[in-house]
Amino acid sequence: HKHRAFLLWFTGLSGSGKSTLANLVEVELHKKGISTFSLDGDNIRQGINKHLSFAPEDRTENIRRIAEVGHLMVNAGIVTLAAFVSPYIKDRDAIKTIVGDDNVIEIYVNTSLEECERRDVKGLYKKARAGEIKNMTGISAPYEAPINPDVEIVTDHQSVEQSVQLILDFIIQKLK
Ligand code: GGZ
Repeated sequence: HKHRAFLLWFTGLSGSGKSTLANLVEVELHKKGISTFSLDGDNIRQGINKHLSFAPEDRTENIRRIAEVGHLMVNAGIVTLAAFVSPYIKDRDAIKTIVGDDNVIEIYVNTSLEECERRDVKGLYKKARAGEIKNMTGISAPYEAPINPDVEIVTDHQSVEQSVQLILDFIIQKLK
């Protein structure tokens, strides 16, 4: 049956758990028969945005293009999930302008820098501390936390299961 489409936008530090949560939410949406599409660093930064850096203006362009793609997907009736650091408030505001305020659900994956750095899955924080990479969010580039996100996941206090449920509850209520 038909349902309305929207863009689920996950923002947070590298290693905060954005992709993990987005993937789990996507599985649950599939179980409900909802067709989805995921946009993430792996299919965007290695594809259409492969020549963009992590300098502020390139991040802005990265997010703008993803929002435009998200807009197309949402117009095609597909629930779209996007997991990007998206550290600037003005860039996240622009997403809402492009896609439509009412079609965007902003999810702040609030994991402390300490925890992200402890995980350091890709070794990026270590390299940033050593000065081997520049513009690392949280170390040598800012992360502007959302002031009024639709959903905030404080991963230090919520389990993955609880977090997924919180997001699903918000979506279900929004679908009504
Ligand atoms: C932040 C970086 C950087 C720098 C490489 N700063 O944990 P990851 O690896 O998989 O997620 C991060 C990803 C961030 O790309 P986004 O397109 O989401 O960023 S933005 O929205 O700000 O444009 C991280 C990796 O790329 N990465 N260098 N300097 N993250």
